[in-house]
Amino acid sequence: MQPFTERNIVILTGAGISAESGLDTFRDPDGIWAKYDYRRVATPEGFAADPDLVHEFYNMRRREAAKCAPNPAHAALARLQREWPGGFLLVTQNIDGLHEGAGSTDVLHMHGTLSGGLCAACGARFTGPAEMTTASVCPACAEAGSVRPDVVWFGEMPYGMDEISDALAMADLFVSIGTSGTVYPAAGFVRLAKEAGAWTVELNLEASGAHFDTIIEGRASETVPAFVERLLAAPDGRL
Ligand code: BV8
Repeated sequence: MQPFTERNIVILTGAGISAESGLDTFRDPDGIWAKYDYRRVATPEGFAADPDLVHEFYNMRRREAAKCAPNPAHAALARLQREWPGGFLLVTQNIDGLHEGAGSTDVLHMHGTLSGGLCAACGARFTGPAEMTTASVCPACAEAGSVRPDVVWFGEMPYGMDEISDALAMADLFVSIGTSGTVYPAAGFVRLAKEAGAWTVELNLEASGAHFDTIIEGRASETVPAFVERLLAAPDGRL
């Protein structure tokens, strides 16, 4: 994270920023939760009940993600990180690697990553196999059968919450991109940013309904590059 000195920006992205790269969102009509019961594939209870089903769900997500490339929205955020003179933190709810693929660095994956593995026995986090199974072995403790996707499921504490809270408390600008604002604690970030006096902006296909100072509707691959262009030309960050 770049030092938060002045004109600090915090950005939160969700599945909508990856939609035009070809990845399904969660709550659009043909989304992931229309095809899978989140209780069976995105909760610790679901994993305990049927680990093979959950491994196959995430193996399928890895195969899908491997076919996708970053889109202009991901590239625009990487440009903003490079060229913005103030503090900058990119938080994503997404577990794909498209932000990194576009050149973003120090991305805070608050819901974990598809590429990550986590050992339930020793707690090690590591780069996991593309096809993870109940036979996968932990590289740290060599336990077999205790490896799971390093993904934050419902009921689990998201990663980086202290860093995110600190950044929101110092934010001058909070930008939410491609998220329905359904899942907490991410959905509460806009209120924390407002309480810190930040200007809040939503870029989404349609307004999510949460209160933002500026709402820009449209497809991320069009709205995000244009927004970054305006922001870099408007040094005070007010829009
Ligand atoms: C926790 C796994 C507690 C990874 C996911 C109040 C406070 C705290 C918690 C809760 C609370 N109330 C309820 C809860 C519990 C729960 C929750 O929020 N439930 C909701 C459903 C009510 N939250 C939790 O369980 C969280 N954990 O709170 O732990 C705790 C406390 C102490 C100690 C221990 C624990 C954990 C939440 C994380 C769950 N994991 N997924 C994976 O498989 O991917 S959630 C899942 O939803 C994904 O991570 C996803 O990122 C996330 C959010 O979805 P979005 O990204 O917003 O996607 P969505 O489809 O919804 O929206 C896409 C948007 O894009 C749409 O608006 C669409 O219009 C737009 N769009 C589409 N195309 C485009 C576009 N925009 C622009 N351009 C386009 N082309």
